[in-house]
Amino acid sequence: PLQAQELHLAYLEQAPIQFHNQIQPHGVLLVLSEPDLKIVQVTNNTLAVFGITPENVLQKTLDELIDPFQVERIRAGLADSSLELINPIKIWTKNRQKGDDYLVFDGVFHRSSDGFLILELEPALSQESIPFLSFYHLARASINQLEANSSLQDFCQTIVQEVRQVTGFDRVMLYKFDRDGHGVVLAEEKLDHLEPYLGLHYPESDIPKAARKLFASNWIRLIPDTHAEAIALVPAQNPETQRSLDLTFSILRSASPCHIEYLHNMGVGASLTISLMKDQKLWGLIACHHQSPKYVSYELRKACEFLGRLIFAEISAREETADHDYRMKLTYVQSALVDYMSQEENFVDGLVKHNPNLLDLAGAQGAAVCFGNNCTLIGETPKEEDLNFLLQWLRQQVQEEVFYTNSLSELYPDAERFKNVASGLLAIPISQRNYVLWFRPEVIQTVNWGGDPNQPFAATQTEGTVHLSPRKSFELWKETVRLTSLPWHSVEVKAALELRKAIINIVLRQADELAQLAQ
Ligand code: BLA
Repeated sequence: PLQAQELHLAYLEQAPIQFHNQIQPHGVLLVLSEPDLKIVQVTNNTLAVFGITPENVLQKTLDELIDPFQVERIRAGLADSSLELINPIKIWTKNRQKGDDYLVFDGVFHRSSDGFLILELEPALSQESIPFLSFYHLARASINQLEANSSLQDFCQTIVQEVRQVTGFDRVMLYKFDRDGHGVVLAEEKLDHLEPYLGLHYPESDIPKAARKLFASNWIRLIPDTHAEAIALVPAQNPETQRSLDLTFSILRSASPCHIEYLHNMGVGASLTISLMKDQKLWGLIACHHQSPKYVSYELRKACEFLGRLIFAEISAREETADHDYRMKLTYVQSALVDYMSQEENFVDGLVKHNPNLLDLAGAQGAAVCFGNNCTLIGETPKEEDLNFLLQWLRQQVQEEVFYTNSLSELYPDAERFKNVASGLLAIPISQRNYVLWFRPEVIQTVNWGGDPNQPFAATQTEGTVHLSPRKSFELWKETVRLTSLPWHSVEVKAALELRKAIINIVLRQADELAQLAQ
C-alpha cells in the first residue's frame, strides 16, 4: 500500500481525461479535414455500423461514406451558420454487408481545439414527439416555480421530480458543491426501494478538479451503459498533427476508468449529468442514475441542458434574494452603530451600549473592542487573560483587513480552552495594535457522508504505475465535527469591513478634535 503522501501525489498526477482517444461504443466519431471533408481518424467500430473496416474508411471523403446529397446539406449548413445551429442533423446510411434497412443517426458537429471538424453519430430514437413534449414539461415546471414563491429547497425538489419524470431515470439528485469543494445532495427523487442519498456529503476527491473544469465547458454528459467497452480512435494520433484529439466538447467521450469503477460500486448502469454554473463556476450538478443501461436522445439532452440554465437563473435569484434581505438588515445595524458612535464621547460606547449593538452586526454571541490596553466586552467572550494572548497571536499572524475562521483552534490550538465561547472568530484590525473581535461558540455537528471520507479512494502499484480506485462502500459514515462554530456569512464579513472604515473615520475625527482642543 502507498503512503498517504504518495497516494495524494498519484491523485494529483492523474492523466487529463480529454486526451485518452476513446469513445463510448454506442456511436461513431469521425475526424474530418476541411474543406475536402477527408476522414483522417475514425473510431474502431465502423465495421459493425457501416460494414466497412476503419482502414477502408480512412482516406475516404465523407461523400464516399454517406450519400453525396446528404453531404451537400451538411456543407450548406457548415457554410452559412454556426455549428451549434445545424446540430443535430439527421444522417442515414445502410450497413454495406448486412442489407436493406437504413440506419438513422443524429449527427452532431463541433470543431476541435486544433481546428479539425468532428462529426459524431448517435443512433436516432424513433419516437420524435418525445423531445418536444419533454421540453414542454421541463419548461412548464420551471415557469410554474418562478411564479410560486417557494423556498429554494422546494424549488430544487420540483426540479429533480420533473427531470425524473421526463427522462425516466431511477434516481435524480441535485448535488451542490460546498465552499471547501466537497458536495451534498440537496434534493432527490428515486424509486422507492433504492437507498436514499439525500443529505449525504461526498468528499472533494470524488470529482477531481480537472473533471470539474471540463464540466464547465461541456454542460451535459451521458453514459448510456457503464459496462460497455470503450472504442479507440484509428489511428490513435491525428496523422497530420501527431497529437491526441481533444475530446473536451465530444458527446461520445468515454468516462475515466476510475469514475466508471465508482459508478459500478454504486450499482449504476447508466448516468446523465447536467452542470449547474454560476458566475462561470460549477455551482452543482444534476446527477441521474439508472440501474440498467439507458439511452437519452440528443434533443432531450439539449432540453435538459436548457432546463439547467433556466433553473440556475432561478436558484441564483433565490440565493441572492436571501442574501439581499440579510444585507439590508445589516446595513441598518451598521448605520445605527455609526450614529451611536458619533453621539457618544467615546465611540466604543456607541458600539456596545445601545440596541442594536456590535453583536447584531455579525450575528455573534460575543464581541470585544480592544483599544490600547483596554478591552470592552459584550456578550459571551473569552476571559481577559485569554484575550490578551489571542491578541498577541493576531498581531503576529494576521496582516489582512479582515480575518475570520469558524475553527479557531485549528490555527491557534490554545483556543480549545475557550471553545464554548469562541470556536469562531471574526476580527478587524483598526490599526496595528487595536482590534474589534466577534466570537461564536462551538456547535457540535454531525455530517453524514456517503462512505468514509478519510479513505475516499485506494491505490495499487503494478510495475511502477499506480492505479487509483474509488472506495467500495458508500454506506452511511457519520462524522462528528467538533471545535467548530457556525460559519461566518460573506454578508457579515462585508459588514465588518464597512464598520472598520467607519471606525477609522470616527477615530481620526475624534483625534483631530482632541488635537484642536489641545491647541
Ligand atoms: C466524475 N464523479 C464524477 C461525476 C460525478 C461524480 C457526478 C461526473 C460524472 C459525469 O459527468 O458523467 C461523483 N456521482 C458523484 C457523486 C455522487 C454521484 C459524489 O452520483 C453522489 C451521489 N472519482 C473518485 C476517485 C477518482 C474519481 C477516487 O471517486 C479518481 C481517482 C475520478 N470522477 C473521477 C473522474 C471523473 C469523475 C476522473 C470525470 C469522469 C469523466 O468525465 O471522464
